Amino acid sequence: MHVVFDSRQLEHSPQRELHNGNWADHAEVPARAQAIASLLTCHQPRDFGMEPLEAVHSRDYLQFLQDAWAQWQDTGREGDALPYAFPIRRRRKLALDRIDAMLGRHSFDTATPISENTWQSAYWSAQTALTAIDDLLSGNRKTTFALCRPPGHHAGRDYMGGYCYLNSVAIAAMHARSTGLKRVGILDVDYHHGNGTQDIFYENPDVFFASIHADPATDFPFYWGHADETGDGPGAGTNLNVPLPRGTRWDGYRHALSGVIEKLAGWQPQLLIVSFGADTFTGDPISHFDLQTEDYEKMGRLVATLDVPTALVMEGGYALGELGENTARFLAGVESGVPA
Ligand code: OKP
Ligand code: ZN
Repeated sequence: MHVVFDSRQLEHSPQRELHNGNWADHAEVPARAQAIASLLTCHQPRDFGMEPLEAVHSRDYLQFLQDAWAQWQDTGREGDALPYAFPIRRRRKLALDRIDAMLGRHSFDTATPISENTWQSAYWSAQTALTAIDDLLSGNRKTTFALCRPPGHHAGRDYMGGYCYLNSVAIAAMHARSTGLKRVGILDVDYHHGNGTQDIFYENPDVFFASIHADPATDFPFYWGHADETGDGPGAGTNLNVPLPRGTRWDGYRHALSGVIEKLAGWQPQLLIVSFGADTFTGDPISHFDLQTEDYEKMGRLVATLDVPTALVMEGGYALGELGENTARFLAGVESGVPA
């Protein structure tokens, strides 16, 4: 499979996060991407500039991401920039410029730190996804893989969260739309619901967002991902959430995935983008499904039955020992399932 990767994505290295009430080493480490890249032959992304990012994210959010670290340092702080106060429901929109207020306004959790290289890594993560889409469409390929890090599916139009800053899949989908494609399908198989992607396309009838994930009644991000969220306005009916219980094994997962693929196929997308997370693995340190290494190839083969040009984009997966192998098996399954 044609793989895109940029080592500038390794420079973002968040220090700590809150885990069950205690500070823990951050799970989203550079070694994740290295574990996958070391098994693959990778190609450098091209630079598509800021325009495709501006098609998804607000100007003030993009500016905030670029300036936050310098502003944090100007106030003499040590450690990563982290929010701790949020403008919750019915707060009026104040144009505050203190860094602490900006961090709260542009985030929904405290798990998504900004440091010196965060912007650079997020920027190349987005460019990696853009290149994988462009190589798929202009190179007349059936499949490509964007080895993205940091992940993107929790980031919304003007907010970060869940280790995500720029929504690479959404940026890639909008780019595909800008080349004239009418119907873009997104399938999110990360353990966590892709709330940012859902929000970005919730009223958009041209992009179908389908996700299988841990039930938000028990798991992050809690406030999105419920089965009754089906899209709104012109986008009504183009959002599909299938929450599954903790402990789900391949038979339960396969059943859910077959149903989702059937619905997606009925919508007849011209292009499929997969948000792939390997955190559905039984040994994942922050997740609670029970998939085995051999299940990833079956998952790939099932995804390939959609039989449309497919770009795979990396999201989560935190079991460092098995991450490379699980991801490679998924790629192999997709590749062997797509008729040449
Ligand atoms: C990102 B992706 C546990 C609380 C933090 C955030 C999970 C983000 C997952 N320390 N939870 O979807 O894999
Ligand atoms: Zn995840």
